[in-house]
Amino acid sequence: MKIAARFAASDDGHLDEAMHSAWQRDGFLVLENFKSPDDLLELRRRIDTMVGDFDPESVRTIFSTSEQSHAGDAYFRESGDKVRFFFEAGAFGETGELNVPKRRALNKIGHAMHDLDPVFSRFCRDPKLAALAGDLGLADPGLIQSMVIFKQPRIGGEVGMHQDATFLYTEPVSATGLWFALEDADRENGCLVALPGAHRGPLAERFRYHGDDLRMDQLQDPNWDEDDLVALEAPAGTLVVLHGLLPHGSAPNSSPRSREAFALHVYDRAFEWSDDNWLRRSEDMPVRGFADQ
Ligand SMILES: O=C(O)CCC(=O)C(=O)O
Repeated sequence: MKIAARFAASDDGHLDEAMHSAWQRDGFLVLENFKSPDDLLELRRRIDTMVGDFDPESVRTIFSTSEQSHAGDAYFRESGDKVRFFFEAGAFGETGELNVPKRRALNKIGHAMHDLDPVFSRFCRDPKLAALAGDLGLADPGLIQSMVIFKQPRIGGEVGMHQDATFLYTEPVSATGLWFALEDADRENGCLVALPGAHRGPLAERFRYHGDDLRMDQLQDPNWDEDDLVALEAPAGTLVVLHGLLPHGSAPNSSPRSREAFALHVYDRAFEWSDDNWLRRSEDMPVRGFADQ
C-alpha cells in the first residue's frame, strides 16, 4: 500500500496553495507537526487522569464500529453531550471479566470532551484550527464531536471503511474530521487508510434515527476499490484532515505498540444539521465554535 504524502504544517494553521490543491484532489491532508510535543503531553496526561478516575465496573459497554452492535445501547446513544468510556470487544474474557488492565481495555472515550473538559477544550479551541477551518471553506465551524481512539496493542480493533457524513450529516455535507496522532501511527499499528479522490463520490450510508430506531441506511452501492487505498502514516503531532465524504478507516492493531489518536469533528453551522443524526445534545449545551470559550 502506498503512503500518502505529508506536508509540514504552517505556523499559523493556514493552508498554502499546494495544500489547497491536495485537499481538492484527495479529500484529505496530512499536516506534520501541527501540534507540539508539549500539547500532546498535556492531552495524554489528561487522558491518563480520566482513565485513572474511571471505574470499569460502572459500565461494560462493548463498542465495535464494524458491527454497530452498540446501536441499541442507551449508553452510546446518550453519549453525544457526555464523556463516556467504551471498551474493546477483545478486552473481556468468557466470564465477562476484563482480561487486560483497564488502561489497555478501552477502545475510545467520547463524545463531548471538547466542551466538558478544559484541557480538551484548549487543545481544540486552537486559533490555528480556526484558521485551517476557514481555509477549508467552513463559514461558521461548530465543534460537534470528540473522541480519544486508543487502538490498543494487539487488541485494537478495525475501524471499517466509512464516511464521516454518514454519522454527522448536514445538508449540504460539511462534516470535517480533524484527527491528531498522539503517537506515531503507521501501517504496523493500524494508521488511517483512505481512498484518495473518492470524496467526490456520493454518500453511501446514513446512520440515523427513524423514531426511536437507530439504524444504518444504505443509500448507494459505494463501489470503493480497496486496492486504491493509501496509508495515512502520521508521526505524533500530525493532524490529518478528512473530508466528510472521504472513505477512510483503519486496520486492527496487531503490533505490540499502541496508536493513540484524538479526533475532533466539526461541521458548518451555516448549513442545516440533520435532526435524525445519532448525535444529540441537550438544549442547554448548544454547539460552540473555535472562539467560544
Ligand atoms: O482512528 C481511527 O482508527 C479511525 C478514526 C476515524 O475514522 C474518524 O475519526 O473518523
